[in-house]
Amino acid sequence: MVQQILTRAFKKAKIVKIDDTSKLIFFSDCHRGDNSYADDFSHNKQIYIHALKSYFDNDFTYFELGDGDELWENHHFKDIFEPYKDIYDLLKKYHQESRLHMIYGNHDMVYRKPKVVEKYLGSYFNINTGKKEELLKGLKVEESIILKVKGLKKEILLIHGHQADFFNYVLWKLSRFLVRFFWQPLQKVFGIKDPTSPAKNYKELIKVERNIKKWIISNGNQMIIAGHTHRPRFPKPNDLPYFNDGSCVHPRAITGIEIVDLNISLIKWHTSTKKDGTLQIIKSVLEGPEKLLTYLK
Ligand SMILES: [Mn+2]
Repeated sequence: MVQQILTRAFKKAKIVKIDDTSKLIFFSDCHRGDNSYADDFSHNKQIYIHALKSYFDNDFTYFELGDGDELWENHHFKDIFEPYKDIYDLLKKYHQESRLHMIYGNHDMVYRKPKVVEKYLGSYFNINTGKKEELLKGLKVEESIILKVKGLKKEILLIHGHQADFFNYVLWKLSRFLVRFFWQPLQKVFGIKDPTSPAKNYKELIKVERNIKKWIISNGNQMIIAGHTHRPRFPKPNDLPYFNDGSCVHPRAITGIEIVDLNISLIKWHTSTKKDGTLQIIKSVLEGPEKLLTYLK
């Protein structure tokens, strides 16, 4: 079943062309929430916005691979938009220059409906001016994207990854219901973690990775960049081309994948203390850079 779901996502993917001048940054699983104690993203907010600004200034195109907005725990987008308006202002700048591509995940599955995207992300009410203002007007949130690399026959498939996770794809409404009314209260009171989430349960994580790898093998070693599991993955040149950008909710860092000069690397942005005690936000390269070509043979 999940194999067919992955194939369908591959077939209906939007095509984006890239070449050796393209600079791409992939993040996913930001789970931007309401900035309360239950919001897993809030402690990384400064790191994330600094990284995103720096990519904007350096002409990168931003691909957000799903679960950007935490719409399971938060019923209203307004509660996310208000504390993180500076982030959406920055996303708007990317969008205005056609440098923003968004994919939906299970936690923002409602974005599969263009009407919901228009309602939540299309515009907002500015309380200062008392007027409705444009936000990500005209943005379409995709299920999947194929990157066509100029001069190469093979392509890269971008998905969130919940396609390989039956419970979180087909039964996502039940999953959302359980998170809202069962697992979340249980976690708050007893510290019990949602056993159906691959981000919180190792067994589920391995199952999702296994399903994706199986699909890669039966589809001619089709390269995939995904998120969903929150576990960063960067294969060796001869391994199966399954990449994962990790998440923006790690305890002390955010991880992502960069493609620059047709080289791919896994990076992390985090804080570090200078000798004089001042705090700075820096980027470290975790894996790579490795030539894209080696994964697209
Ligand atoms: Mn997910």
